[in-house]
Amino acid sequence: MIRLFQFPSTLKGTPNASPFCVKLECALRLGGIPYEIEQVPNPAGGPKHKVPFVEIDGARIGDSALILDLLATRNGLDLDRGLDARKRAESHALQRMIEERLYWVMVYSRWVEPTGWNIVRPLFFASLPWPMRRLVPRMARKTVLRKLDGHGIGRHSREEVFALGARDLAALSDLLGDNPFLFGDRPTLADATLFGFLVNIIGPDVPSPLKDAALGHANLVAHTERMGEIFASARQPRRFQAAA
Ligand SMILES: N[C@@H](CCC(=O)N[C@@H](CS)C(=O)NCC(=O)O)C(=O)O
Repeated sequence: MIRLFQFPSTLKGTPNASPFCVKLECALRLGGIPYEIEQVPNPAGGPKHKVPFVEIDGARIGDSALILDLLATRNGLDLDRGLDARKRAESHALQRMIEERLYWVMVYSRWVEPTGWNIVRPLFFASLPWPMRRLVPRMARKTVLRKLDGHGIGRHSREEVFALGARDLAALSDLLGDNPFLFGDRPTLADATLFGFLVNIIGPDVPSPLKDAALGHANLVAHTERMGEIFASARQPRRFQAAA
């Protein structure tokens, strides 16, 4: 059995506060691959010190893309069956845009924006005992600010950050058009990825210009609802809470 490690689900409106965790879990559900979940508040136990990570046959593997590569070989998981080389390349390109740029705008809306930070801080650090609950969020926020700076997006003005995010969302909306899914009438890995990120932007009660921009695209909202129904109707895994 595959054991999937993810953050505890502390943010209402999304299956998980980490869009990469939702993406991977959605891909497992679409592929009918059985798994169980272990909730870990701290990603340090993973090989890349990030979630999601999995334990398969006693080995821990990190990074959603590398995990999916492994499952392609080990379990024959291929959600992109039927896509030709060009469509697979388009899928690859749009997933990288979502994960390597849009993601950071979402992070900005939660960790830099005072409104977002005041909402997520008590939820993300709820499991910490009192003195740490005061100190750790401050340190974690500093680390995230350093990452945003290293990425480059943290060097832009607020207006520039959200304009870049809005442009990514407009491109995704144009790519989706009137189709139920990004590449036609059945969901592929790109849809699992888009769902992981959109449900995290649209779902939680965290107002931001990014959320407003997403809500301005009716087809993206409908895609999130459609994928949400598919996600919810799939078989539910067993859940474990990590030992403290
Ligand atoms: N490329 C990775 C990205 C995973 C990632 O960025 N996870 C975030 C949560 S959304 C994380 O664990 N961050 C903790 C950290 O960077 O310390 C993947 O696809 O799994």
